[in-house]
Parts: sequence; C-alpha cells; structure tokens
Amino acid sequence: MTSGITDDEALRAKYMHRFRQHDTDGDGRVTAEDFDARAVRLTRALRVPDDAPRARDLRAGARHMWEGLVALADGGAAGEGGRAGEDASAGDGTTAGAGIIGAEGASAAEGASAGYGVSAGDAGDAGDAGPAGEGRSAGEGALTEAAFVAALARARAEGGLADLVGPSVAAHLALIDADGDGTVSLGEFTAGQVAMGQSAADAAEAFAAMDTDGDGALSTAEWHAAVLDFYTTPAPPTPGNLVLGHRP
Ligand SMILES: [Ca+2]
Ligand SMILES: [Ca+2]
Repeated sequence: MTSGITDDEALRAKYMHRFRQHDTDGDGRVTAEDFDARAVRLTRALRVPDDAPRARDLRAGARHMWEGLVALADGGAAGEGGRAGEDASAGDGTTAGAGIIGAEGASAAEGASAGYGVSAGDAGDAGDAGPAGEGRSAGEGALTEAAFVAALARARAEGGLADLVGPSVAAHLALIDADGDGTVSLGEFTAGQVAMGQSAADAAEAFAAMDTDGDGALSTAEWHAAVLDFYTTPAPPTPGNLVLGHRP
C-alpha cells in the first residue's frame, strides 16, 4: 500500500456513491423497494404510465440488479447460501454475508415514501409491502453499504457487471428514447437525467463524453460502456462518473 487514494479505494468511493443514490429513503440500507422507487421515480417524471411495457421493463431491470446484488452479497465464496433474512446458516461468519439484514430487522415503516422527491401518491408501487417480512418472496432483506459495496466489487472481480446492469441499462435507454428511434438524443438524455436529479449542464457534459463515436446520439452500446466504465475505472473523470453523477 502506498499513501494516497488507491484504485480500490477510488472504486469503493464510486460504489458508495451508488449506494447513497439507491438508498432512497436514507435509512442506511438498500432494499428491493429502494430499487423499485428509483424506477418509479423516473417513469413518473417522464409521465410514462406505471403499467406501460417500458415502465415494467425498467422495474424488471432494477429488480434484476437488486437480486443479482443480493446473490453476490449472499453467496460467499461458494456461490450459494441462504437468502437474506434466513438465519438457518447463521454463525458461519462469512464476511460477505455480514452486512445482509434480514427482513425482520428492517423497519419498513420508517420513511416509506419520504426521500425520493415524488408526490405522496407514489406509495402504491413501492411502499405497500406492509410490515417488514410479510410475504415478500423476491429480494427480501436489505443490504448495508458494506454489503452493497462488497457485492459490486465481487461482480467486478468475477466479470459479472455486464449481466448485472445490462437489463437496467437497456430498459433505461428504451424508456427515455421518447421518439423511439433506438438512440438517445441530447434532449431525451437531459430529460431523463434531470428527472433523476442532475442539472442540465451536467447532463450535457455527460452526453458529450458518452457519445464516443460523435454522431450526436447515444446508442445502447455507448451507454452500456459508460456504465461499465463507472464500475471498473478508478480514475476520474470518466463518462461513467458523469452519467451517474459522481464528482469526487
Ligand atoms: Ca431517440
Ligand atoms: Ca453515439
């Protein structure tokens, strides 16, 4: 180790940035509901109906990433293990599992719709799960920051990032592609980024960096490359930093 910021530390800072973005209610743990909430925030900001295929695809992409992260955090070295919230194998002391909080440990009631800037009516999709631990079959439990960061690091180490983020990236692009031409214009991009809290100026900077072939539009491949760049490139500035709003 040398002094200063190592590559690992720089990547950890990026993953922690993502954790804070995903922890929509700010309670220090990320849940399936947090992932749903981000998807719902974007679709509603863009006035896409909740039951539209594009909205469903975005939620499915978010769920895919959530379940992948849980599996990565939960699996330990063997790649298998009890689901978050099951205590059957408690006591084996795997570090990867230490940050997973069982559903019964999360007080779901607190701040149900408070942190993500959507009107009170949003409780329908994300906030109606009821008391923690009640009949949730998919993605139950929660990830602490440490578990979330460890899961992303493991995905990177194992080459699993593309699969983890792929469906979400594709659905995100399809959602904001308002004119349906298969690419994202600057106007389409800016609308989506502003909906997620970025400034228009930041969006323009990100767009320019992401449009690597310079044709004035973002393809799925360009977007996907930028997101992978975010999770794998320690040094700023990068297109991935810009699109995901990380400015160390
Ligand atoms: Ca378009
Ligand atoms: Ca392009």
